[in-house]
Amino acid sequence: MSKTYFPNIPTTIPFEGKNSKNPLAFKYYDRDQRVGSKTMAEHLRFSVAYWHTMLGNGADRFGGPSIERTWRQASDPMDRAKETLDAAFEFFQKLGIDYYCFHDRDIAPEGVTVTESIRNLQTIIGIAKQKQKATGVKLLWGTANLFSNPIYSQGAGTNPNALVMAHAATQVKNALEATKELGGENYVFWGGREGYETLLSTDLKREQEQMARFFQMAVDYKKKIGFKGQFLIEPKPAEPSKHQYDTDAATTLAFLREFDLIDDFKLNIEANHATLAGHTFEHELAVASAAGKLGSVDANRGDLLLGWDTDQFPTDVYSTTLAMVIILKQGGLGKGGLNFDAKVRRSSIDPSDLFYAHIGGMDAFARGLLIAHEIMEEKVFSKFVAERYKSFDSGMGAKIMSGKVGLSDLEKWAVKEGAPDLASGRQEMLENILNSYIFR
Ligand code: XUL
Ligand code: CO
Repeated sequence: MSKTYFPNIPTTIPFEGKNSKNPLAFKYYDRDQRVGSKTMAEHLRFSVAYWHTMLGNGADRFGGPSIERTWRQASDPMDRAKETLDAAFEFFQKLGIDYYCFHDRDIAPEGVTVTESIRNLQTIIGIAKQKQKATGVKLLWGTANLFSNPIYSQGAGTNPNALVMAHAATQVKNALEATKELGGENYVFWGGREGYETLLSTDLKREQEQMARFFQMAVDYKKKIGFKGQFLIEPKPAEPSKHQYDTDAATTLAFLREFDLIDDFKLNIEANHATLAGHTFEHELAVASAAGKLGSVDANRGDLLLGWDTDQFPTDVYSTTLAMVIILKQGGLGKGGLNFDAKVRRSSIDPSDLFYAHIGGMDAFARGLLIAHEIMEEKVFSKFVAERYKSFDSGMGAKIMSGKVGLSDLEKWAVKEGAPDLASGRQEMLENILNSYIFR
């Protein structure tokens, strides 16, 4: 590499173990360490979010950019995109991360015309393909930015103007082709503007039907071009729209079932979106997983004191442990991964902060994986849970579940047996047990 964008960072971030004091070393993430049947890298499938890490400039609602990157200085947008790609691959390699994710508009600049935008994307994808080949870094997922351009202010697929939908469709078509070209393992739909601001102007039923058509056209095109990746929808309740249609996992699953799209999609669950929806991260993971639809994860965290999408890097080992228990229980994420949809704070202005942020997130999940693996191996909670439901395994409970009895049979049984013996829920004991694994 001729030019370096991270001159103060060694060629690789080493694993030094939990006693290391080196801030530029992993304490828990040892990529080749086996945990059960897979290595840590295979379990965790970490990914860098291109938009935050390469383009994030610290701007917030109260102030403009606070962060200047050496790779964002060129005056020509295509030169800037190429330098950003160079910097990105240097970052991926030094960090030792296997995957990245992008939106069409963050990897390549929008042109003046639709045709120019498409050409820009194709040019950059061509270079990205070479870089992937040279480094072995892979694409976890691609997506289209259907929320930044002002034409999407009243929705993309749900816009009342059919021509706006056509522009969104053009972006999805090209982003899908780009994702296929790069061997992307998934393609994500996040409906940033697919929602409404006021019901006074909104035909909610119609917008949902439009949304379903939009997804169906994407499914058809996926089949047409032979893209083998997994389609994912990323739920979020609000922001930027006041009310987004893919509010949470349960709502999104119901939508997919209603419109007969359920077989073609899984979900990409984001921690901060879960908390914005009034759920915990693990609740959303559990709902998706219970439906066999947990496809991938946007790994970040919010701030309990702030009611918006702060997209911070994950550091909470309780949260990563509970997440990894659910992921291990379903046998892993398959084609999905843990994408750090997270940004450094406005005041974290050095390129090295990007490394600290990712190292912290990767260590938090690696530690969570190790703890979750022990919990699973020792069947700590699964034994308790199995015991808790055992009345449904045999006798009348089994008959209820196999549909052999009805309300009258249950009445007879209840009258005959009288009051049930109740067992303690033991929540505090279970919380202590979880702590004993986390404290080890
Ligand atoms: C927005 C968000 C998006 C999606 C991809 O909150 O999470 O970055 O992950 O469009
Ligand atoms: Co996200």
